[in-house]
Amino acid sequence: MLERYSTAASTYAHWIDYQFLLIAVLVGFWLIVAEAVMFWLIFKFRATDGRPTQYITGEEKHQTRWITIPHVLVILCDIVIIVPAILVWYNIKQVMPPADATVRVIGQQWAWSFQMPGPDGVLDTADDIRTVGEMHVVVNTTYHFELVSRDVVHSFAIPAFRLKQDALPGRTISGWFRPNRVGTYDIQCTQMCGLGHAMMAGRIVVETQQDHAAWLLRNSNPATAAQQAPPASANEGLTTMAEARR
Ligand SMILES: [Cu+2]
Repeated sequence: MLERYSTAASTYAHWIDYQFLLIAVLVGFWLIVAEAVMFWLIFKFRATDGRPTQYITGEEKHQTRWITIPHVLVILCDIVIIVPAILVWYNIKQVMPPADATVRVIGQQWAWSFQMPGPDGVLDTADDIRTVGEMHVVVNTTYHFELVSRDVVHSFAIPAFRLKQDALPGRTISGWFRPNRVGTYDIQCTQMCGLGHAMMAGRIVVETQQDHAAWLLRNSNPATAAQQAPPASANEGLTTMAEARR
């Protein structure tokens, strides 16, 4: 249902959408009930000539029921929300399905850069492809990503995948996604990371195996790739933005 308003392009996007829908429906129901009861009470017990104000302590049983019954019902609704929320969290953030490929995502003030495996399909080898602001992946392929930050806290977000993960300096954070729809989607930084935060946009191109092979061919340079030594670690292997744009 939410797909009508925001494209869903990963296998777990609909899990997040259902969770949001569940919360919206349950919270929305109680919002309407609470507002309706409040306005009903306001009109029913409005000031009337000759009717004295009642002094209600709220201690009698028929009065406390107004609190306890909705209270129990709201707690039941909380359980209905929390149980699937934990399952969704577990399946997206705690479990990593086997990867078909691994990519590295680097956040820095103020751009995303990417290190993707070259034709050999293996990361941290001489034929890796490095880009700034644009990532290329194959549809229906499970990717692990290694997320690092060069400076401050950033947050790597692909709204169409319903993916969001903070990038912390000094740490490599792993995650996964499996795009299931060909297209070009926004990449954002969703953590205020300095003056240029708003410029920190990128895009991810989800393409077929054939299109990806053609892209690899266009962007691979066997002559220079052969000269590059494999980087020893994530941070040492990073190119500068200027290098990557060449
Ligand atoms: Cu940022």
